[in-house]
Amino acid sequence: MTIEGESHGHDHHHHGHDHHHEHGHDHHHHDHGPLGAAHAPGLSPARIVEIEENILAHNDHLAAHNREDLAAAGVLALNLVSSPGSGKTTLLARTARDLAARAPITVIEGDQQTSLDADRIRETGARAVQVNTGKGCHLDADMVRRALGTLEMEPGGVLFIENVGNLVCPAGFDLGEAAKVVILSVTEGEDKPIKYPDMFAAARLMVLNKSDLLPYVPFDVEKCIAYARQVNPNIGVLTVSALTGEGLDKWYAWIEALRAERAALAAAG
Ligand SMILES: Nc1nc2c(ncn2[C@@H]2O[C@H](COP(=O)(O)OP(=O)(O)OP(=O)(O)O)[C@@H](O)[C@H]2O)c(=O)[nH]1
Ligand SMILES: [Mg+2]
Repeated sequence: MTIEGESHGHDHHHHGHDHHHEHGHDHHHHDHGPLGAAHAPGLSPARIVEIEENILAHNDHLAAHNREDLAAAGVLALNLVSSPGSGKTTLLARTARDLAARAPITVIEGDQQTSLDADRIRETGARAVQVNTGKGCHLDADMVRRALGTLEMEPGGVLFIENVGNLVCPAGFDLGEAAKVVILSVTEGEDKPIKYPDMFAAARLMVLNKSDLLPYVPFDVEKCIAYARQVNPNIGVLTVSALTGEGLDKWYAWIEALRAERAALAAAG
């Protein structure tokens, strides 16, 4: 099935294009709210910051509910974030096949349009629900909440949430996941962690994908890891190829470790 995201009444991502604010006045520091620099005609920068903070507070509240429900269901949820085309769906389809015997796999697919990715996941036999965000550049906790309502999940299962392909917006929105995983393919350049630091700061793991292409592209793996650790000293790193399967054993081991962590938490009450 496909769920359509409601268009946001608050439209915080639509930045006005007339930049008529005066420079150098006292409220200069209000120009950059938690969601980045937003400008809207007729709204003061302070009011915009207030609206953005309300949106995030509302999202965090719903995300906390999702997290509780997922914990109660005994499900490990992972939020996969990346730029478009890094290989999220390829990795998930392969993961769904390879882990099918070990754990029940469910996938929520976020895209602006189409159900192509959910179709690719369903071909593997795993359950998938597509969420279309329309103009929205990220999933939010409410969309995930509604998707969860349509899914039956089994204890010990893994829920993968593929976010909208975008290295900016999804960083600020908690969906209730146990961890964010950022996928970066080696064709994108090793500088991405420092150009889009929020995403790499928010992620627990960076998966460097398309390692099969390393002989053909100038991509400095060590430098990329150093950049990622510069913005997030604790980030884990795995190098894989979702195409050839190289390195995927470590990806599966990482997932198993988090499943064990989830089970231990559940046992501890
Ligand atoms: N060479 C190579 N190609 C890959 C690999 N993983 C994915 N691809 C290719 O990269 C392209 C994009 O892969 P997708 O899995 O659709 O990427 P995505 O991140 O889900 O893309 P969006 O959902 O649009 O953000 C496809 O042509 C894949 O076949 C890999 O490990 N190596
Ligand atoms: Mg995809």
